[in-house]
Amino acid sequence: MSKGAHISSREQYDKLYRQSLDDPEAFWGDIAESFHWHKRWEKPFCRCNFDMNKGPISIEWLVGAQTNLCYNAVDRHVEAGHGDRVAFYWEGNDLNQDSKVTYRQVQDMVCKIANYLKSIGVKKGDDVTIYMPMIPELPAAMLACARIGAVHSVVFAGFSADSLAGRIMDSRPHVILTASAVKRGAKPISLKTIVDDAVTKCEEEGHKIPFVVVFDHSLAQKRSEVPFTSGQDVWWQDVIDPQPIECDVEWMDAEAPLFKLYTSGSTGKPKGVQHSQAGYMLGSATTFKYVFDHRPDDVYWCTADCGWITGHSYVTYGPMLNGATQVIFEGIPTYPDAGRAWDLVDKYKITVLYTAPTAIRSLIQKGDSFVTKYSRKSLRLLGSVGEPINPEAWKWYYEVGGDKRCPIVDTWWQTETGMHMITPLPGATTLKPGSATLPFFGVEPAVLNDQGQELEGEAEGYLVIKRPWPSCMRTLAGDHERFEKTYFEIYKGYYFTGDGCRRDKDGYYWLTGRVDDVINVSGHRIGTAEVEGALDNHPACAEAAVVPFAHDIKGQGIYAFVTLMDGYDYPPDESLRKELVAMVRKVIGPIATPDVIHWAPGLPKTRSGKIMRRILRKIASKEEDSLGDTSTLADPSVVEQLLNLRGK
Ligand code: 6R9
Repeated sequence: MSKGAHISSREQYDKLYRQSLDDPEAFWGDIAESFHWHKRWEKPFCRCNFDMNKGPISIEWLVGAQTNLCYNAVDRHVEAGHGDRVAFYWEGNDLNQDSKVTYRQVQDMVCKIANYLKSIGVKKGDDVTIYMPMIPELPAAMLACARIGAVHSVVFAGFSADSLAGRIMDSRPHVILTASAVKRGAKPISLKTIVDDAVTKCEEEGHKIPFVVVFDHSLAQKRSEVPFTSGQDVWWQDVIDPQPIECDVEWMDAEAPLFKLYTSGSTGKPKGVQHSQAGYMLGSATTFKYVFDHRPDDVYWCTADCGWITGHSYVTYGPMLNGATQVIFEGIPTYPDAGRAWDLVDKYKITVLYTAPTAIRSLIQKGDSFVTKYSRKSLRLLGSVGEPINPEAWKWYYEVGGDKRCPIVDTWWQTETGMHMITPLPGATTLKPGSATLPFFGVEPAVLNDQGQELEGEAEGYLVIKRPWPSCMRTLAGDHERFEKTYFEIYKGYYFTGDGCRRDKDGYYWLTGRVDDVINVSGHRIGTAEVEGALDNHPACAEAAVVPFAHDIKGQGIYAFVTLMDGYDYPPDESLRKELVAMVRKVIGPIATPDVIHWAPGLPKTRSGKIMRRILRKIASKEEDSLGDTSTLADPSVVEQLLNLRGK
């Protein structure tokens, strides 16, 4: 237990936790006092309905207040005399590419972007799509949107043109902010080419994108090599750099939308998870402060990209709302070698490192010498996010990465929750490797059985949340009905997380993975339906069924059973496998690359035609000895056929 910590004992945690549930208004109201409000909140502090039996789901916090997240994350610190504090140490993909940006410089950068957006007619409530590499301009662009009340939709710059086009068509942005290219590892990727493809696709569907702003990222690609369409494209450096460095903030209603972020669900197209202003500000900032036990002299590094929720809450908003100094890195931790992450730790004297189990496992594989050759003395705290951390990875992270000195905060949360929900607090929580431990303040989890009954004490079942927390998503963009159906209809009165969990005798939570048709690949959510849809695009594919399987590095891998159109022999020519994999990469992006394509002349189906995924999961995991009840199969011989085609 650490004496100097914000929350320095279990007793203090217990007391504050109780208070946060007994009197949310007093608890969060007190926290809210440390932010700037243009207009204070009124009564009631929180106006929410989490129970569909009582009417539509609605979530409102700090009713009546007005604020601005950009003001709180940037201007407030500059005005308090911290303008010279470093906001970002930027490290490029290649060695010796780096820069430093202070809070005052961020303010200038943000105002210039905001002024440009205003000059092309972006107004409060308009959408802006951002498709950029991890350079300081990316969080600055998000903050610029927040400054003028535009709603940002950041798309991870690893998604394909098709995925980007889908998200653009759903949110109808006024402008796309992008960069010429990104370098992650040895080879540059031309983002502009992907954007051009996406824009063409949108135009074919009748959606015209008025403006595309291209940051000339010459470290990744020479300007002369970048495809450029005059009349549509403008160079960032030409239009944004000359803008004035003053820009008034737009005071925003507490519940106005701040951003949407698309994430995969178990069915249909990705969902635009929509977050709002004031509650998100309280949630992201407060968790950052307590979970990472933030101190002014910290140098914090979160390895997530801003294209994911972790980059939203724990790169752009949480840290900056706390005036933190952080490292942002364009590259990958294994380039040019597996020592890069630890090299950065020493170079910037990083104190807090927040990464994902998949990254840890990929480093374990390369051997300890890449770690031990660096001092790592500056580290005091390690964090994990994205998927359950297996005991082996936990132990290595603790013993090798952190030299047995640094606690690990294993943070469970989701795009939808906006903030850490179940997590240790480093000064207060006794850790158990593999457990996300205890709920954060204001979070009331419960465990349900199949019948939706709440289980007491030691239990295993579905993880649900019983009451709203400030940074809960407010809706799915343009589809409140799907929002209610997905999260609130199954177990009335609860938010359904989609995760399974176990609660032990000490009340600690152990996450056991998704219970819906979502695969967690390297900490990223991929819907089985999305991959199936992508495979279906290939003319040779008659039907596809996709299931997860245990993968040493990625946590879960993608296993696809594919039935071919009539006329194909099994197994078909090897080139077809490559074409199918290429199709998925094209439609979704490289993160959804299937690890295995298993040819399937027939799929196990019930007599009513439903695919029995339980059986496919067993086959994918090589557990065909325990297939369970197969008596409901329409044609039991398909299982034998599938087993014969394994590895073919
Ligand atoms: C933050 C983020 C959410 C899903 C979530 C769960 C899994 C995330 C975890 C974890 C066990 C942890 N997950 N953190 N599982 N332990 N510490 O990853 O958001 O991309 O929306 O994914 O990730 O399955 O439901 P998102």
